[in-house]
Formats: sequence, C-alpha cells, structure tokens
Amino acid sequence: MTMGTAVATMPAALDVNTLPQFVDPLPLPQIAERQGYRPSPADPKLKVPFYRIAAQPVASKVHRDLPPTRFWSFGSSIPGPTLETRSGEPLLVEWVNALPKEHFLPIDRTIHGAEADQPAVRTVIHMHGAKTKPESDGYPDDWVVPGKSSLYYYPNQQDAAMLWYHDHTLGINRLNVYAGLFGAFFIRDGVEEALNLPKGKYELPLTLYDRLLTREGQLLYPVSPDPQSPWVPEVAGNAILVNGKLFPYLEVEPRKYRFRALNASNSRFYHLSLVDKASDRLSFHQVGTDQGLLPAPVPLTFLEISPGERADLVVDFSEHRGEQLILRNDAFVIMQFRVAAGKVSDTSSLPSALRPVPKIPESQAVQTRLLTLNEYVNKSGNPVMLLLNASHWSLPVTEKPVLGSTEIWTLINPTNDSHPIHLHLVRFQILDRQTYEPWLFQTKRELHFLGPPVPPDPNEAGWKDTVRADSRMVTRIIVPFTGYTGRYVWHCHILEHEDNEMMRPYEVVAAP
Ligand SMILES: [Cu+2]
Repeated sequence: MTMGTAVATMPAALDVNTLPQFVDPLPLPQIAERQGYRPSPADPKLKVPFYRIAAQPVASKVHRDLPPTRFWSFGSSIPGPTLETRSGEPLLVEWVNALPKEHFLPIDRTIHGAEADQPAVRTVIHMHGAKTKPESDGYPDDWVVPGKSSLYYYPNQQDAAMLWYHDHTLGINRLNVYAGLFGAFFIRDGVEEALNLPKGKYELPLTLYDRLLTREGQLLYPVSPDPQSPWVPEVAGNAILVNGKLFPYLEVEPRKYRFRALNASNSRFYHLSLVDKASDRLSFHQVGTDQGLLPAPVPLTFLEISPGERADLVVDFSEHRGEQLILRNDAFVIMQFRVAAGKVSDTSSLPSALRPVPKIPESQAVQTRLLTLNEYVNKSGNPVMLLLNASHWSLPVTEKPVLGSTEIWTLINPTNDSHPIHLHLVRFQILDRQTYEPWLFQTKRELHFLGPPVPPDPNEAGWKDTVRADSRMVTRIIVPFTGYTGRYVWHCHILEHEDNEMMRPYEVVAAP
C-alpha cells in the first residue's frame, strides 16, 4: 500500500504486545429480551414473540488495561443480544436506529449509495442465513435514518443453525459493521436436540472480529491516501476480539464443549488451531456449518473460516486436565482455555452420524450460470473497485431463478484474492472447485481447466450460505431456490468489496 499524507495523519496504532494476555474472562453476549407478543403478519389471529432492538452508541472495554472503546451496538456490549428460537416458531423484531446523526468512521462519498446527498447515518439489518420475505430481508436500499425503525418478520421455517444479524446499508455497510452492529441468532430443532451434543453452559458462541485500535483503545478505520476517496480494499486489525474481548481466557471443565464460531470480521480469514504448551495442534470436531449440522463430525486440527461463515465445533478437553490451551490464528494468540484439574462426568455425546444431507444431483439443475468475480486496479496495482459479472449494482437484474427450481452457479474467480460469496434467502451445496486458465476465459469465454475438480472439504460438505470462491479457481455451487419470490442480493462478504460494488440484486420469479 502506498503511504500518503492521509495515512501519515492517522492516530498511532496500539501495539497489542504491550498488553498482558488472559486477564479478562471471555464474555457471553446478553440474551435478547422479549417485549411481549404481537399479531403475526402471516396470520393476525396468531400472536408471535416481539423484540425491539435498538442500534445505539455504547462504550465497551475490550481489555482490562484499555479505556472503554466507542462502538455502536444493539445492546450494552458487542456483539449485540443473542436471539434464540425453535424451527417453525416465528418472531418479530423492530430494528430501531437510535444512533446520532453523524458517523464516527470515514464515509467515502464516491461510493455508490453514500453520495454527498445521502444521510451520513443509515441502518438496515439483514439476518444472515434466514429464509424471509424480501421486505424483511434487509435490502441494502431499505435503510432508515436515526429516530426511525423497521418491523421485520422471521418465519424460521428452516433447520437448526447459527444465523447472525448485521447491518447491510448500501455504501456504508463496512463502517456500520466495523462500528459493532451485529449479533447472533440461534434456531433450534428436535434433530439437533436428539443428538445430545453439549448444551447449556457447555455451549458457547465464539464470535471473532478484528479491529484496528489506537493507543487509546479507540476504533481506527484505515483510509486511502486520497482524502476524496478514503475507501480501502480491506482491513486488517491489530486486535482480534472474541465476543468483545482481546486475549480473553475461558475456564473450562475437562469434558466436551460445543463452540459456535462465527467470523464477523470485515475482511480477515482465520486459520484457527488449538495448541498445547508444546505448540502441538490438538484435534477437535466440526459438527455443523453455516446452515446447520453436517452429515457426520469431521475431525480437524486446523480450521479456515472466511468472513460470514460459521463453524459448529465440539472440543473435548477431557484429555487435557490442568492444562492451558491456546486458540491461535496462524501464529497469533487469540484466547486461552484453562482446563480444570479434577475429573468430571460428561453425559453429552458426539454421535458418529448427525443428520442426513442428501447430495443434490447435478441433473436436477435447470440452469447453469457462469458468473465472474472482477477486480479493477489502479496504476499502483491497488484495487479500486470490484464487480460481480462485470456489472455495477445499479444495472438491471440479470439473475432471475424460478421459485422452486434448482440452478448451478459457476463462480469464476480470475483475481488474486479468495472471495467469500453469500446468497441471501437460500442454502446451497458446494459441488467442486477447479483451477482454470483465466486469460482464455477472459478473451474467448472458454473454460479451460488446468486440473481435476476438487470436491468440497469434508467440513464444507453440508448446507452452506457462504462459499469461498478461491483465487484463480472456478467454484460451483448447486442452489435450490425455495422460499419466496422477490428481490434479494448476492455479494462478496469481504465488506470493503461488498460496499464498493461487489454485490448484485437477484430476483426469484414465479413459475410461468
Ligand atoms: Cu471480495
């Protein structure tokens, strides 16, 4: 990255190595409090649980030795309050914008949707992974200004999974999420409960997000050297927070735990491992992915998780009584687990089969779409804009799957980055990834493969809603378009990319 005056005037960043590690216990997000019941929009004779959740400024300590950090959150801490329900039990949320009229992070007024005539502070909330009608999906244009709210209906007619809510406002989504506007949503069901996985105090969320902190412990959102266009292609923080704390510790019993991991970072991919004192990697199991349980537990010693993805993990501490284990991202310390010394009885299970995930046959697809991921760079080689299928956000809708039909989306990535691609409304399965010759495709639109198709990793072989489209590869997903008709979006979940045009509308249409 080129250095310029704007960079030079940024406040000094914190050296996190000066802070003592493992002085703060891992916090758990608050549980969302129901405000009562309201008539269901689907059937006014039915009353459904109603929540009122407000985005508001908050000061929260990320470390014992730092002053409180200014955030925007949906509660008194970050992440916001956790919502929980059962499959098939709907709920209503009134998402309130109770923020000030000025943003505290640098808006780029050259970005689409954030032009000078647009209000600085706008919010619209998307429930990532939820199957909802378009009017409750948090379309990026459906933002509200401070003092206003939106009432969203979530039918929750879907399998048990960890979903998450976050801001999705056109042009400033990256800033609103960076400010802290996100939280978790758990859907439960009988299939999951029958498995007897660790639950109650033995099931914990691990929401990971990195932030660039100043020496005063305040959020720093980096800017480009051009003051007219402060957008940067990605953000790498100096502090990796877990449930809101830097270098937290968690006291655990020597038994099985279930950890619901979420990568809520703007652009960081994590490469997680759990190591002992000798830096040996310990094995753990992944039991679920974005859209719920895998067919069977997958043993891992290493987990890659890209922005927007979730990993449902079971870690057995029973062989590590009295030890202190470290969760790392590559070589960097994230948090510590302190395993108690005594013996405990553990009645939870890790069954060898979890739930069937029947493979969708390719023959079921009625259409295959070739969709490119595009990066445009300036003379210095820095990205200035990213597109899907070489199309700006504002162009007419080109992807119009028929409700109830199945399609194959072939994501062609000639760029040097991996892009986590998320489709709203639907869940899908990964078919394969394959290296190809980008130049031939760009000039002649010919797909010339350079290697055999690689099946998804075992821990991706379930229902997904976000997929890594790896660099210089073709990634194919098979998608049943069930649910509702109407306009939704698909986009890269690197939020800097999404805000700068790497998002497109798509429309589910009724069968003719
Ligand atoms: Cu991207």
